[in-house]
Amino acid sequence: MNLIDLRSDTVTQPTQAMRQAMAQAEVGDDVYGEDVTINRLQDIAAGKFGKQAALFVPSGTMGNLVALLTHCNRGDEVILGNKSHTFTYEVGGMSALGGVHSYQVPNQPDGTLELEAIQEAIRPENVHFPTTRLITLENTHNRCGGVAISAEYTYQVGELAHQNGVLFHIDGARIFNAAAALQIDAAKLVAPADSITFCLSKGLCAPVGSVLCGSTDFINQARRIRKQLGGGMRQAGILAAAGIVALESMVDRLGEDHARAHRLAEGLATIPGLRLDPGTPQTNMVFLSLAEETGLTSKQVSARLAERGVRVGADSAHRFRLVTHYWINDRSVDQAVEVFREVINAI
Ligand code: TLP
Repeated sequence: MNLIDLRSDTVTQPTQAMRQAMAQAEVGDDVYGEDVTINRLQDIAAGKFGKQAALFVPSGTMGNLVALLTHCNRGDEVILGNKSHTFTYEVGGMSALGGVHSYQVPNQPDGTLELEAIQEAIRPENVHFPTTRLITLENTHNRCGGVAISAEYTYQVGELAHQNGVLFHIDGARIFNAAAALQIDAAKLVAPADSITFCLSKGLCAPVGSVLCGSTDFINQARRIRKQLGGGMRQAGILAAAGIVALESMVDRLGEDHARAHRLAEGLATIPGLRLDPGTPQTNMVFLSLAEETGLTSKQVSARLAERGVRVGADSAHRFRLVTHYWINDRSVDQAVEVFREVINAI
């Protein structure tokens, strides 16, 4: 069966060009800083984001964790969205492993945090309070619908943070999707941030890895924290080689995934019983729900879809997330819509 996997862009397999680059990669011991392929990936990444330095890490989760533990001391506080990936899906790593306290501000439907709410969350000097050390934003914002957050807003948050002596991190797992949607250079979009994590293994198709970027001092310290977490890798240039192909050849095509997400949304909108989230999609994610009158749950429907070769994310009891990526073409989009129609009609 020809599987159409729309659960996430994390399911992407490496391309042929990546497999070839991996096979031929020149490698060394990266804990000694001697893997030339990793060094090259880090240089390219730092350059793309206009930062001084970069660090290759195994995952987005570790990239965010290393950033938080590098910026913060035990007992410090991080302001972040209540729907952010770091707060929701990173297993509480910042508090479990770093003793870092979180202050959750409600995410607005557009993925932002109200500036007044951030200002209010910044702690004044008082012996009772933790020290506010860091603000983090997520772009694109996953649970808010894969929305792209504007450069203008990002600059406002950066200004607010720095005026208050607070640092600013961006979880940019899909920052290139945001840059593509906003038609802005990625470096400009993240310029106000002290650090940014982005992922190679989502829409960019690399098999493994994320990169943390920031100042040279920050990255030197982050390298120590990565080692402490057991993330110091050896001949991982084999992985970085795929990451280089990802950066050089997969970034400029992300608009195709966004166009296919639109095609998917338009097709699904014609099926009675399905309700698309207002405004969806903004990038490569389509969010939709089952209408109450269907009496169905997303689990039931996704199980039937899977039997027919279409895999989707059941986001909650009645909601789905569908994500387009490199391995989804127009035909798979049309087929997914038809299978959805058959399944809903058959129940
Ligand atoms: N997101 C995954 C799942 O964990 C939910 C997905 O399928 O979307 N930041 C953001 C915004 C993310 O969406 C993710 C992964 C991460 C960080 C963590 O990346 P990994 O999975 O590499 O640790």
